[in-house]
Amino acid sequence: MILQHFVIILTLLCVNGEIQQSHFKFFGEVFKNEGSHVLVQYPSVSKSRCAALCRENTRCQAFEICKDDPQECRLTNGDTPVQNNNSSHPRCQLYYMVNDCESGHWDRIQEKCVQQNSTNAIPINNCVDCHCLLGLLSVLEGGETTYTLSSGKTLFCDLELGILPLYIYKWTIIQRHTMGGYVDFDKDWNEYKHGFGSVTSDFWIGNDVIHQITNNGNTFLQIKMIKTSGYSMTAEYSFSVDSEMNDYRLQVSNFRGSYGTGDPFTTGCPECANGMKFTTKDRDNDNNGTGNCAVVSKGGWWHNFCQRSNLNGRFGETDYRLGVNWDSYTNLRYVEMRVRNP
Ligand SMILES: [Ca+2]
Repeated sequence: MILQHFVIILTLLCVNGEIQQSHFKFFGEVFKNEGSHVLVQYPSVSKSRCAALCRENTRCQAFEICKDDPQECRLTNGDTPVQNNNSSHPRCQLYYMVNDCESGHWDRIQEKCVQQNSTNAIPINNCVDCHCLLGLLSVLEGGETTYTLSSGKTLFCDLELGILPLYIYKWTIIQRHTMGGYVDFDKDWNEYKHGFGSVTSDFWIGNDVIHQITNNGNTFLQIKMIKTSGYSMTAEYSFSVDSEMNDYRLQVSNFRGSYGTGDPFTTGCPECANGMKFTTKDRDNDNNGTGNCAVVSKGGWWHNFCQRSNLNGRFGETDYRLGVNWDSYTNLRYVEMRVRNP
């Protein structure tokens, strides 16, 4: 057993040994075309800041600097639309992200090469979470991998080496929400029940699955957050979610947070989420007697009256009630919820 652990550690070290810098290469001048290739646009942003913003966005593969007035930075998915031959059309300088990874691709959030899009063959099983699934696999690779289950559901798993005691943590990612991402979190009850989005970008895994996963013992929740300044925070809880019979009621305890990170779930505030049922725009379980907090905030959540946390709101909103927020912070650009066995 110990020998097996050392083999796994060596595998993980080799993965980490691949770490290389990513950078951008000037492609040339293109016409400024509108289209679905544009993920998000920022006015009055310098080229270096635009490159940094692209690296921070998991969907971004290229950026354009458009010399309008003011200068505009556009993050794109790397597709180049058909060029407009109108010479009076505004032009942009296009920069592509260079992938220096020996294999896989550069993950801008984790700043390492990952095999994110590989979908591994797995034995037939009844697993719904990564802890169960990875326990069945004889060959373990460190880092992030996606697995498509026989049910058709795809899991995003992350294997993390615990320093002490010698242990491999098998994380199941249950939510990811990125500023500039395509996925709209303003969904109804059924969509939150079954899940939406894509595990390789932004998604909600589904309330039925969250209930099942926590019921299966994955009761350690970690919330990863990155502020627009680049500052990272984590909040951790003992976590479980009831079944639909009880409207997916949230039960959390044992808060632990990184320095300065507040606890908007369990501090006893009138907006705290602990003990609340899930509310969506078409099912009102909140404590707001005159309205629906999910309608106001454009996202399903364990709303109270209304909330001190909402990781499913809208990025870039300065109004606290509307935005993605955690305790006093509204200036977030990336949030992720992951669970594992304690
Ligand atoms: Ca209400």
